[in-house]
Amino acid sequence: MEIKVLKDIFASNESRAEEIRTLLKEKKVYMIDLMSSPGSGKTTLLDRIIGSLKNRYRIAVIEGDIETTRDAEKLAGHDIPIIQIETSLFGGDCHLESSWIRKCLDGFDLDALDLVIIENIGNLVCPAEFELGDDERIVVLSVTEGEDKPVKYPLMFNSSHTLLLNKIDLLPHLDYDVNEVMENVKRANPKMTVFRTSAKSGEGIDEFVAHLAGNIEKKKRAR
Ligand SMILES: Nc1nc2c(ncn2[C@@H]2O[C@H](COP(=O)(O)OP(=O)(O)OP(=O)(O)O)[C@@H](O)[C@H]2O)c(=O)[nH]1
Ligand SMILES: [Mg+2]
Repeated sequence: MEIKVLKDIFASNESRAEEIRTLLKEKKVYMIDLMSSPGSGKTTLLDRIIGSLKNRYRIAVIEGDIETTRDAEKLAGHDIPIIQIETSLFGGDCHLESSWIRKCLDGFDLDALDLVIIENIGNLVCPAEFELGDDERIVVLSVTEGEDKPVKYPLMFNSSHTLLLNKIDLLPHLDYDVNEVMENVKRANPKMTVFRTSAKSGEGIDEFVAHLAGNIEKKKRAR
C-alpha cells in the first residue's frame, strides 16, 4: 500500500514534468535545474552567470528554499523576474516538485523569455528524485566537500548532465585531489560534462556561459 502511494507521487510529478517539457518546447524557452548541497555556491554562481547573459537573453529565476527569500534578494539587483518558493509554507520539503514549477511558470510571460533558471533546495539527495521538466540538470560540487561525493550520492550525479566543480580558487589551501574526484565523477556518470569554476574569481564562468548560450540557441532553432 505504501509503495503504491509513493509510486503515485512520482507518477504525478513525472506527468506534470512532461507537461512542462511540452510547454517550454512550444515557447522555445530553455530551462536549467541547478542542484547541490547547501553552500556549494549556486546563488553566487548565478549572480555571475546572469550578469554575463542578461544583455543577450531574457532570463527568469525560480528560487527554492525551505525558509527565507535571501537568495531571491541576492539576485534582485539584476532586475529580472524572480519567484521564490518557500517550502516551509506547505510542509518544508527538501526538494522542488514539478507542480510548483508549473505554477511559477504561469507567473512568467514565457513569450518574453529565453532562459528559466531553477535554483533547487540545497540537498544532494531528494532533488535528484524529482523531474522538473527542465532541459539540463546541473550539479554544483565545491572542492571543500570531498572527492567522494559522486560515488556516495550516485543518483544526483548519474541523473545530471553537467557538473560545475566550484570554489577552485581554494585549491591551493586544500589537500584535495582533482584527479580523484574526476575519476569518481566518471564512475558515477561517464557522460557528464564538467566545468571547473570559481564564483569568487570568475575562473571558468565564461566557458560555462558559452556552453549555456549554445544550448539556448539550439532550443530556439529546434522545431
Ligand atoms: N572561495 C569561494 N567561495 C565561494 C565560491 N562560490 C561561493 N562561495 C561562498 O560560499 C558561500 C555559499 O555560497 P552560496 O552561493 O550562498 O551557496 P548556495 O549553494 O547558493 O547555498 P544554499 O542556497 O544555501 O544551498 C558564500 O559565502 C559564498 O561567498 C567560490 O567559487 N569560491
Ligand atoms: Mg543559494
